[in-house]
Amino acid sequence: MTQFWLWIAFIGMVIGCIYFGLKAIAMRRKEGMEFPLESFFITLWAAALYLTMILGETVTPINGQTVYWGRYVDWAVTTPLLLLEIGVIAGLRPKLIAGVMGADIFMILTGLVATLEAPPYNYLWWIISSGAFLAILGSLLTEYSASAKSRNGRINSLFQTLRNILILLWICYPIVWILGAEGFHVISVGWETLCYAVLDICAKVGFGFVVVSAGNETLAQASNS
Ligand code: RET
Repeated sequence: MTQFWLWIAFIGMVIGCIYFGLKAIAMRRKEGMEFPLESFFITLWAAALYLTMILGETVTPINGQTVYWGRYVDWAVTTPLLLLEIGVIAGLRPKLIAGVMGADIFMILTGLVATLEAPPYNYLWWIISSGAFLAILGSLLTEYSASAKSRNGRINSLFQTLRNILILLWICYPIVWILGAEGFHVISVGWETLCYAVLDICAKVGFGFVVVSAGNETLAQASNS
């Protein structure tokens, strides 16, 4: 069951990777080609990490649980890139984007500590990680949104769609964690793997697809912040 969902996620990432790679080639030397290129590297990295989990290279039994820590190596790289991508679309100041990316890396690494730790301290690290998460959500709703408002209507509406998708999907992660094997054991490892697989595909492939579907002209404008 678990292995099956890891394969589904891997295949989803590979398909996304090929799609974004072809899109980046089609947009080469054009402004805005960084968007499909970013999604290409995001899905490439996720595919590689899913393969390591399928092959058992980033899976370790800890405290009687099978821990798939490869996810955190995936997320530590790809989630900051997703925030960069939406930050460029919002036209946010680079220093602020860097700050939010830093908070995000903090969230993922403290989430990894939570995953490796036994109760009760795992919950303490979950709360610490969630604090950083709330700061990221706050910045999306304030600084990012204010900055996007000052851009043209099409870029602003693309930003709003992406922001809403991002918030809805990302909120599910700490919930899955707390319900899953690392937390209260309400859902099995198989279900947890299924949830993360669907979320990861939507947050990476789905998100990237919405970005590139905005069209070359909008992406070229979004690129000039
Ligand atoms: C953890 C557990 C600790 C508390 C919090 C978490 C949040 C994780 C998030 C992950 C997002 C991943 C994405 C992957 C993309 O493909 C680490 C689960 C707050 C928000 C978007």
